[in-house]
Amino acid sequence: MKKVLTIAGSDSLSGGGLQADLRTFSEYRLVAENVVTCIVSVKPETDKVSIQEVFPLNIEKQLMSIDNDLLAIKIGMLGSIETGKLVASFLKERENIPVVLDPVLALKESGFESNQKIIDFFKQELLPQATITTPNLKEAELLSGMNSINNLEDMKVAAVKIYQTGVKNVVIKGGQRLEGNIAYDVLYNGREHVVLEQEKLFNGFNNGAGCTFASAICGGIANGMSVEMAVKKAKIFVYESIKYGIPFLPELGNVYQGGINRRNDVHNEY
Ligand code: PXL
Repeated sequence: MKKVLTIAGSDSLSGGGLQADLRTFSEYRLVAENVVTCIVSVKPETDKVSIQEVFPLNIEKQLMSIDNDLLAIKIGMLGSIETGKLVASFLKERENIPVVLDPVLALKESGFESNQKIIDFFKQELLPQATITTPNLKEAELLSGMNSINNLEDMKVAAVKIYQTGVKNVVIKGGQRLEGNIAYDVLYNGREHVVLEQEKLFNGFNNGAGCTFASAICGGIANGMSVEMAVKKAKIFVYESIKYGIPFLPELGNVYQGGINRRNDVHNEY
């Protein structure tokens, strides 16, 4: 079996995080070793999310367990800057392995509001080591220093600014926030912009879409695709995952990574 690594948080509701990553890799016929960085739980009465980080000593032990024959590494929620630093030095010893960095800026230092210390840490320690990063519009604003990103032109400018941190490719996800009926993503590779388009889905089954997108890119790269091909395939993979998502309320649900491969699966007949 071909092997990858995901460094991510656990999502108790299984929509995003480690659980989404593992399901995505399974669809890509890959096995994933994993390092759990934090545990995300949700209080039922209030929907309040809490993030409990894993102790650094335990992060170190997990990192030491990982094999060296990895085809690619995906990084999601890190939990704390301390963990981020351990991950940064882990990457330094594996310079030739492609890294997909989903810049989840929610860490214990921030609650949910990211501060400058976290942004600087990502720009200085993680982005220069990444093959590609996958910010949403909010993360792209914070990493590029732009006040607001509202259209394709803004996304192109932001992608260049983020590229200047040293990351080799940037793909900014337009997502639902961008106006209109088209879901745009912008990929920048240091030479040109590639604009990806897909019709928007409005069913609301998109919990975990970001994690799934980054993992699918990682899976494509591990399977030998170019970065551009991996991103294009990942976009289709996520579209099908939302389309065949798993509802838990009429307009809210998790993506279902089996969408692309099992459209006629009986389990999807909700
Ligand atoms: O931002 C997506 C994400 C990443 N990692 C974990 C999550 C989520 C969103 O729910 O729970 C662990």
